[in-house]
Amino acid sequence: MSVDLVVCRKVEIPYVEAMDQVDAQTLITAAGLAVQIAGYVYDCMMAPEGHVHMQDPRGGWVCPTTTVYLTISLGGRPVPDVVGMTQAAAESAINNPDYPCNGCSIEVGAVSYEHNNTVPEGHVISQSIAAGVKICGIVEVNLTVSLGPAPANEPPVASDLSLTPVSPTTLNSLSGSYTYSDADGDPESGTEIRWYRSGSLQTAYNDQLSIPSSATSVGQNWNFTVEPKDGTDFGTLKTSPTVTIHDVPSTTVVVPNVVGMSETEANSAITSAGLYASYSYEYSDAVPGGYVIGQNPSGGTSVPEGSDVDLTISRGPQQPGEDPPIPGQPVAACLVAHWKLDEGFGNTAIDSSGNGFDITLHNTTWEDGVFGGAAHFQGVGYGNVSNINCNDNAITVCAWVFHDEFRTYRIERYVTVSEPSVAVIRKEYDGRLHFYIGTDGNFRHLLVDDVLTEG
Ligand SMILES: [Ca+2]
Repeated sequence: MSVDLVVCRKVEIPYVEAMDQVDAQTLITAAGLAVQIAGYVYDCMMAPEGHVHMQDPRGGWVCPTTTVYLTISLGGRPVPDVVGMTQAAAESAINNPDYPCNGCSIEVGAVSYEHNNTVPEGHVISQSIAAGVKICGIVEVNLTVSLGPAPANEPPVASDLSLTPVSPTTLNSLSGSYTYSDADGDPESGTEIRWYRSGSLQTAYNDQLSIPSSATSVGQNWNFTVEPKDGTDFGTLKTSPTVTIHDVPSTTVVVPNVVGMSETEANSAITSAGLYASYSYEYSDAVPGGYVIGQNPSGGTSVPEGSDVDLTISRGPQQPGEDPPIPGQPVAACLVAHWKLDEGFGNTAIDSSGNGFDITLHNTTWEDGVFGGAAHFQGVGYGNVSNINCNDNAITVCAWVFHDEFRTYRIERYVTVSEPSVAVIRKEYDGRLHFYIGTDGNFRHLLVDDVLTEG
């Protein structure tokens, strides 16, 4: 049997928590005790970086050979570098439970998606807080994840070019129309329209869809070309039928009185009389929207066959908030445009803001809406209007949409508001509804918070 008998003069362990690491080690050593670093911990509450987070033992009287173990604070936890990781790997790296932190938490914030030609689909393109930044408190790191390379652009197609009247006289303005379509749903932007008079380019009418009667004379041949553009590529140039300007016939007809008729009835009556109708729109408290307020020439007048009859159509009563802009005041300070799509007939969607940004609708049909009519765009319809200034710093887009079916990454409904500026609503790969505003050839976009569900 052997017995070890240890006799020592005990010393008191100094309390060094929150003290600078070097000062703590010096103090413990000076007390005649041994010191070892037991580890490191992220700590935003107990001790600053490089200071003692915890000591063991924390006090008492011990023999000088005793070791005091120190855990040292690393300060806040650094944000991990997740660029290039898959989204799942990035999320687990950010939420990593292997790196507990006293008083700090790094979480995954919003995840957005965009096309990228170099970062593979599903991998992180960028993170909102740089790797290595030390975090105290709770912060969210937003991630941008690649959708892979942008799909190759399909050029748009112009079709159904028409020029009316087909047999005009010098009394008629010429009116061109065409249908724009794009296989991958890009809105029309940058289309070039060119008019030719007997084969000679008439640059004064570039990108317009009508020629005033004052510009034509007997014997001229007129046509126009459309080179459609989707903001990126031009499609094939198409040429309209050609019309020949005839002399005013000696036969005269009597203009029918169409005041009070609907736009459709009035057009039918005027066409039946061998005349052509043209339209303008204004507010009226007395005449319901869509009905004729006035005409020129008036009913009963004898005019050459084939003359134009100018019709003024009611927009209905002006609603509160539809005040026309004050001359000299910027339009952007108030409502810019409001398309109710309530008309239920024709191909003009009236801008009830009073600013006159009426839309010509293409490939749409009318249905009953919640209030009045509703335009059915059917995945291919669109409208356009020029001259809205979209260079302001803030734009709010609000739309009431009932969707039949959302197809992945396809424009569902859109309105061109001013070339090259466009507003687009579409469902993106992330399942969210996006509102795009294009200005100066660049897209900006907003998105709804919730993923859409069908049905
Ligand atoms: Ca396209």
